[in-house]
Amino acid sequence: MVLSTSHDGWTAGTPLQALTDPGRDALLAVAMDGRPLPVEHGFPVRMVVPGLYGYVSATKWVTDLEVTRFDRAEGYWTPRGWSAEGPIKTGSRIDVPRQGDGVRAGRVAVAGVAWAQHVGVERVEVRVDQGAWQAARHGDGGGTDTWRQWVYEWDATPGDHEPAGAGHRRDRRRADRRRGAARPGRRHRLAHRRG
Ligand SMILES: Nc1nc2c(c(=O)[nH]1)N[C@H]1C(S)=C(S)[C@@H](COP(=O)(O)O)O[C@H]1N2
Ligand SMILES: [Mo]
Repeated sequence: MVLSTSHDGWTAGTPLQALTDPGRDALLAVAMDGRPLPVEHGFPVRMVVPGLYGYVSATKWVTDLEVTRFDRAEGYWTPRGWSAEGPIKTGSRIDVPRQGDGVRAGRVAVAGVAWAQHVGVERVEVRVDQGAWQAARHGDGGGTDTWRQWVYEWDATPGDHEPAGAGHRRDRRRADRRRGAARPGRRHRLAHRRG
């Protein structure tokens, strides 16, 4: 693994393979949106590794990189109970309506984002309560590392409901036994609002 150290003393342990994998596009970033990195995001240089959570990869204000091993060194969060390796799991999120919102009966746009880092999201399905999974519409694919926006037009009926969304990964990785798996996002409770 590569132990990266920050100017503030914070450290992260990143699998070496995630940094050298040719398709991964791991970066030492010095700029964002064509400008030098803002200080709060790691000026002068930070790491960015698609597919890994920030706490094991996104060291800001990098001062040192050391190739070592997971049994010889650990990043800041590992002794604090977080897993040493932090691959991002396929998932989805409902952004609107918000949890607990009241919605009127009729057309309600249920929308959010889905992600399957480095594999890509092929489609998103939504279900309300124990109903069938329904296809959502989604934005253009973007890259395999980008989040995919989706929306499902729900014909809401009076009563309490629990919509849930699930992202489905592209069937790209033959080696991954869980390919194509759906991980339902968080369920939302919504109540019918009168008037
Ligand atoms: N030096 C340093 N780098 C760090 C952290 C930190 O606490 N100190 N937090 C990490 C975590 S957990 C995340 S999610 C990202 C957040 O990066 P951002 O502030 O640019 O969004 O930074 C990572 N890099
Ligand atoms: Mo984080």
